[in-house]
Amino acid sequence: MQHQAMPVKESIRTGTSPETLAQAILDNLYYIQGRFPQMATPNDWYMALAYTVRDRLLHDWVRTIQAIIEERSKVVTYLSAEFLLGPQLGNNLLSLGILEQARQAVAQHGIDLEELFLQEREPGLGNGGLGRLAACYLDSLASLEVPAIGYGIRYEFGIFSQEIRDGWQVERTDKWLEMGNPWEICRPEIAYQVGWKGHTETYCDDTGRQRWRWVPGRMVKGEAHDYPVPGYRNQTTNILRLWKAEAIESFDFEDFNIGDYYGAVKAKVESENITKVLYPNDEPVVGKQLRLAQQNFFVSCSLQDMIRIHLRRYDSLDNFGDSFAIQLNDTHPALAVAELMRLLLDDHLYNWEQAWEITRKALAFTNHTLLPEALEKWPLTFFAELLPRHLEIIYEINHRFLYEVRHRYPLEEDRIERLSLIDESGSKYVRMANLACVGSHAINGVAALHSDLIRETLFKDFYDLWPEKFHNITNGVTPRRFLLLSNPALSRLISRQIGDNWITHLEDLKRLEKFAENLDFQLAWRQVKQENKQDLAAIIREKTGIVVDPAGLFDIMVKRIHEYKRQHLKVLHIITLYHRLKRQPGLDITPRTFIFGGKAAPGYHMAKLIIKLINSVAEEVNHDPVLEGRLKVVFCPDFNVKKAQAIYPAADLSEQISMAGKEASGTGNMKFALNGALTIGTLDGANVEIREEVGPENFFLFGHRVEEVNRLKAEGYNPQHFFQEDEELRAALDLIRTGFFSHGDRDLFKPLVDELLYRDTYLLLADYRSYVDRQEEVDHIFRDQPRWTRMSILNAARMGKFSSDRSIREYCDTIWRVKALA
Ligand code: F58
Repeated sequence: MQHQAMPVKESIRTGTSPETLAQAILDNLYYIQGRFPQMATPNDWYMALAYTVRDRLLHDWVRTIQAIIEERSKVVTYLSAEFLLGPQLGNNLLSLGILEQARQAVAQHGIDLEELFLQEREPGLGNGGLGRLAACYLDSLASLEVPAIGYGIRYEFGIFSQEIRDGWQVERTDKWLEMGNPWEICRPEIAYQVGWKGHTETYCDDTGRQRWRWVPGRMVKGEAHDYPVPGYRNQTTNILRLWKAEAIESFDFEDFNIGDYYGAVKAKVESENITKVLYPNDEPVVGKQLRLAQQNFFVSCSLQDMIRIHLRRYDSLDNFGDSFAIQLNDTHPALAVAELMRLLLDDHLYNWEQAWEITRKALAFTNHTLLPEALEKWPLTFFAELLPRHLEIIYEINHRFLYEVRHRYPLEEDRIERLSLIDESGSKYVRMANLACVGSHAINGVAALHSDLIRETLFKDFYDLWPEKFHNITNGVTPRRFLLLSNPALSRLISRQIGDNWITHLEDLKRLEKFAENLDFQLAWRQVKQENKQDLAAIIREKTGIVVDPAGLFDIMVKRIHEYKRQHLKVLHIITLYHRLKRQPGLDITPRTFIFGGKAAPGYHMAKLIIKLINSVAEEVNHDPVLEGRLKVVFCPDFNVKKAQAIYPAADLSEQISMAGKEASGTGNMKFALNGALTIGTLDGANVEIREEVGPENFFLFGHRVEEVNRLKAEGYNPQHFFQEDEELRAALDLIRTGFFSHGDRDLFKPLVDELLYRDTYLLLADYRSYVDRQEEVDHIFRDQPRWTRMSILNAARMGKFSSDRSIREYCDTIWRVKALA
């Protein structure tokens, strides 16, 4: 006789049916938030749901850690001063595969899930591309079941939030922890002491060998705060471990400051300041001791943590490199070279050669920039004061390294000077990139062009020495967050057509190619885009009051504001169209909305002036009746991950217009194309590879290429030549210059105009004509909607390469030599 299966009662902590989730939410509302439903605020409900989700992650988390310990697997540790995670709730629901169940669960309490998403304050612990890449890589590591720990800093204040007042950027503190943070687990028992200041001493060890030790003047404690990083529906959950600085009370109060209560409290505040705030980029180096202290702090805590974990598995550190593959995300954690050496030499009593071998075997380094001025260097005086022992070690590394170099290149003093870890051309500095290159077994760039250029220019001398150390690993982005989560309608359409394997195997999108000409599919594709544009139009209206027409072309440029990225080239194009329409109001052009977003570093005046210019142009253009609404310009304030997720899906045209040779890779370019935007771009960064993948006929290319840029500059580039030759360019610049956009004030934009007219470091004038002409082609093709849609489908279909899963596989195979968990 067949028995009917009894329904198994789900655990309140792990069950995933809507009913169990609804009950768990109520429980958490009561037992964590201390609220009845009747008196709960939206934030209370958000917290209750978030804790409910976290419970479900913890199970996988513990399992993953157990698997790592049992298998003695090699673990990837990704050291990064920035992790720009973005909102957690939606992504975690998606990873667990319980988004719909959660929607139903909260609906049982009369609540709309979307409302709860709005409650979340995103952890903006990064400036831009570099920090967001780190977050995408964590997602892929977990999704590929590669054991990994992200190590970074738990900034109390993340990237500032941006307001626009009178067209200018105003910065506000990002108090993201204000309402509590349900995702982190504080682990007071996982804490390490980190020194700074003080002096070094020598002594004889038991074997009579001379040894060094550092006697720090100050100590601070780093406490672990862990964030779960779930893989996509695979029961793997990795860790992001962020360090928070805490004062060591006994140190301050008892040993030093007896009777000096005020002094002791001051010392406590000073220690805790280390993790107070994320530095926005482009701040001048002076007064940045705190940043060096931040770098040392998180690097030291992370290495001490790895050593602790390793010594629980093995008796010695001889095989430390079998336990960890440590990736340095740019030079911010490059102190790891000196700190690991210090720990091995001074604390674990290795000799220099052994310590050096262990260090180099464990470390690898990624470079993210081509701007020589962006290479980090620290005044020697900072080092001498803050990290005297590290400085000694760096001197010793340098001494041994230059000895080798001299041997190989006798009498080449210039080369030796360039390779040295110490810049002695004026005031002395430690060159962090050189330290990272010497101390790592692998060095990589982040797009093919970028990797070629660092071999040929930035790190040429290192490439000559060790060509085998150099690799390219083209960046990628996670399709989970940047398609599945942020563009649900397109995801549904794609999955209906080709199944949902693309979520973890993005190359599967290729199968969409054969539907690119299918009129029904095209129609559905267009409809999705249209709805996404409507949604964005609503957000724009709410945030800025500007009304835009979703039927027109959405032309979007979102990224940090920087002269090399050339937001002002886009502005010149807008002014050109405006000027054409003023002269010929009947001109037949495609209506367009130009959308900008991005933050300027608070100390970067030119970038802030560019924001003011965008808003001033918007002011005129948006209100000019002659245009009849055909052009609209919007600066969308406070671009962050949450906004990005609404913006990429709504783009028709993606602007990737940096001067060739300046953008290392770009990752926004990938997110746009993945969501079906067409790109107008230069041959820079990953644009080159995107164009190769999608086909040149589906990409709007313009501008000088790297070799041409170099030639122009070598020939003594003169922007006046282009200014005089091109009537439309002259008109556009003259409108700015004569105060048309600044109520007659000719001074306001003078620094910007003068830079363009007399220097033009980033060749806007040289690239202007080809840009404007290419935009005209965009205008024409957009009117042919079947053609445009076909190109759009092909763009998305051919983005498989740009999944961060592919990047991570390459790191695993070529650099880390790590395997997925069995
Ligand atoms: C970016 N760098 C590159 N740096 O500009 C971009 O081309 C690349 O796609 C991305 O890295 C990922 O590889 C970047 O975002 C920073 O934000 C630094 C943060 C610390 C201060 C200096 C800038």
